[in-house]
Amino acid sequence: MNPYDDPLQPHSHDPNPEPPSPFPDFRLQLPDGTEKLVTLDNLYRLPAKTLNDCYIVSTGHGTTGPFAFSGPTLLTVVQSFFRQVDWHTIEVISGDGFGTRIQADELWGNAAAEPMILAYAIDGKQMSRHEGLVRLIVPSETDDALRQVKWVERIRIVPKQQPLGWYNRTLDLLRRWSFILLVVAITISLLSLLGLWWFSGG
Ligand SMILES: Nc1nc2c(c(=O)[nH]1)N[C@H]1C(S)=C(S)[C@@H](COP(=O)(O)O)O[C@H]1N2
Ligand SMILES: [Mo]
Repeated sequence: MNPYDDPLQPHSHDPNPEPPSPFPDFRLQLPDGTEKLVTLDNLYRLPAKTLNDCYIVSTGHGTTGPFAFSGPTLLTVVQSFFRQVDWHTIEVISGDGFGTRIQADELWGNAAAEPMILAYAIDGKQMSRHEGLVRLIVPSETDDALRQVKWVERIRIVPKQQPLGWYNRTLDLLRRWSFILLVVAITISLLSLLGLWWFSGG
């Protein structure tokens, strides 16, 4: 794939000013590929966190803020739809093809650090779609705004291992069972030789 087509490898710092669609709902993709629709209502029902004094630092075109962003933590959202804890990477991707990759220990890690949130409010008011609703806020990122993803469209919990197709699955099974298959084959051959010898009146 051309690296410039990969939303997780942003090649430009120029922010997109226009929302890609009017709808703030997004999809959460679980490791097995199934998807859950996450609505604003789902987010309102979760405990909200407010992050004060957030700045959007835009390289080359100024800094805006301070803003207070509110919404549930990213970890809360993921956990409310997916109970397992053995994932280690998630990808947050916007409708305009912008995104960031997050490691689990960034969410679990440091209890003292401000958590990442999925913001639906700014300065105590409902955030407009134009302002980025729903927007990922990453407080630890202070030098650039490449992780402050506006218009979240998809959150993907990356499977630990890419699922194999049937061909590779069969090869994989054969590889795992090859020793046992070999032992069984040798045993059968020896038994048939023994049988032959027996019946030939040996
Ligand atoms: N979906 C999306 N999010 C994005 C961007 C973008 O182009 N699309 N640009 C990033 C960059 S480079 C900057 S500087 C900030 C700009 O945020 P603002 O439009 O709220 O000032 O959004 C960040 N998040
Ligand atoms: Mo930027």
